[in-house]
Amino acid sequence: MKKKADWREFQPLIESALKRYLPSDTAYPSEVHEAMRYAVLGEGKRFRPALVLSACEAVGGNPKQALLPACAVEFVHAYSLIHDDLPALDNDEMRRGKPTCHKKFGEAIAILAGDALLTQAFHLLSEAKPPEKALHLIRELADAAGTKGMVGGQVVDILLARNGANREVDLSTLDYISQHKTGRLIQASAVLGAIVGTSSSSKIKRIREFGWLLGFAFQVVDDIMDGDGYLRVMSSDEACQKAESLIEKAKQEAESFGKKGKRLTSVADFLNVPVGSKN
Ligand code: GRG
Repeated sequence: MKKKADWREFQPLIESALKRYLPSDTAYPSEVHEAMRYAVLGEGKRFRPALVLSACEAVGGNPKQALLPACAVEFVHAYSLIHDDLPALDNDEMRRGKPTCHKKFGEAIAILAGDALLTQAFHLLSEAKPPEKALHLIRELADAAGTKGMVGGQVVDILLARNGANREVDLSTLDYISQHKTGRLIQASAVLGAIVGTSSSSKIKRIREFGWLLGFAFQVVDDIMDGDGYLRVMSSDEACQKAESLIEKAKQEAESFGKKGKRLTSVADFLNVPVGSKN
């Protein structure tokens, strides 16, 4: 019997591409390269890069041709985690089962390693062919990572936390944070894969909608698991319903790509597993 298409099958391919596209840890100045490799390599699920490859496959492309953008989104994700863990932000000591980058290398090197991963991501995209596609990929990732996306969402999240954990928060602010802090990079991952795999703007549009729904759902599920965020304004059952409805709509979009969309459907299915068993 044929195995069900699953996004996790892409993990080994992604892992070796990440190693290849990171600077060598012996290259001068080695401290920052070691920190970059430390933050990227190891335990991550590679959800976003697998989404890049699965979206490329769904629109009819060859997923192997989407490895550059797949690594680029994982570099942006790793940079965001390094900076998010810093004392000025979440002040976390552990990440992916090991000391956070700043605990291991010190704050200055960790900040610079994050900066270098962000710039390396755009270097990778600049190598995509043809140049018009490279430009499209660069613009898409820049918008998702900057103040219109992840940074914007993170800023609103920080301002909210400054007001105190028990202060009132409205649903539209929570939606803004989810859609921007987490959702935009996940959406961009899907769109990057689609840009590599097709020139059809209608297919890219459908993938954009899929990515929006999936990225939004990702943060709702994360809040349910952390007992925070949406659970400040709704019951756990209501939050689960919100997540389920987003995931269901995302699955419908993925299924509209037929057989080629099976792996993309498996990405959406991943968010559906029972709360508490994700990591
Ligand atoms: C510092 C600019 C800047 C932004 C930070 C994404 C983010 C914004 C912070 C990370 C903190 C966080 C817990 C965000 C929610 C999204 C989330 C659950 C990220 C973890 O992603 P996974 O589950 O992690 O894909 P792995 O380790 O598997 O890659």
